[in-house]
Amino acid sequence: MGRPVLHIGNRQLSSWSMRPWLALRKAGLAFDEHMIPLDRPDSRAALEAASPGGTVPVLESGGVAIWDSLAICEWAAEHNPALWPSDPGVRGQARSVTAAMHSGFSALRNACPMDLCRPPAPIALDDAVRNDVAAIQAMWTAVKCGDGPFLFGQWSIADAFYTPVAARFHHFAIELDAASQAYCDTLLADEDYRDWFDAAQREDLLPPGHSHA
Ligand SMILES: N[C@@H](CCC(=O)N[C@@H](CS)C(=O)NCC(=O)O)C(=O)O
Repeated sequence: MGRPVLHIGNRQLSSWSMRPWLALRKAGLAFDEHMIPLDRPDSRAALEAASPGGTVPVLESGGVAIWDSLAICEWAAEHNPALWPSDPGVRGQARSVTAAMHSGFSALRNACPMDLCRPPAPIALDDAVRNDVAAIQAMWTAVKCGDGPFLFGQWSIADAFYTPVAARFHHFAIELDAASQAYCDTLLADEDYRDWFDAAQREDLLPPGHSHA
């Protein structure tokens, strides 16, 4: 059986792709990567060909396709359970905050799309976005625990889901409380994230006319 293949979108833009890529890296699982550039005339056909859901990320392994970021992270955790906290209660909390990101915070996501090449600069934030930013910080404060700088001490899938959030906060110069800023700094200094970020700077995939949001 060949190595799993993770199909991803542009590193610069695809926050959903970053999450399982980080999880596979942290799990120490060998995988090949295939990029489907987004926002191009041929992107839709390439996405439909690779992914039953028509989206990236999608993981092909053992003859099946898994096409959702959280599902791929769970697949990685089945191979390496250390991707979730070992304590069942803490693990439940980690899954809760992960699910909150997977299904929520749409005001922040819409107003501040991830763009790793955007020079950091603030924009006017409406109340809905401010509420999301406040809710995320309150949630982090409520759950932060363990020995180590990540949300649950050691790196977990929850951190994979909040690394793109930290990138949005950074690139839109959103002010945070001190503990939240320290957590974001940890995520953005992580060596696997730096590999992703550096590769994003070398990409030249955007269609003509794209402007940094
Ligand atoms: N819920 C999905 C969302 C995936 C998603 O929306 N991916 C975007 C790229 S970041 C996509 O493929 N969009 C299709 C398009 O741009 O046409 C997941 O968690 O994987």
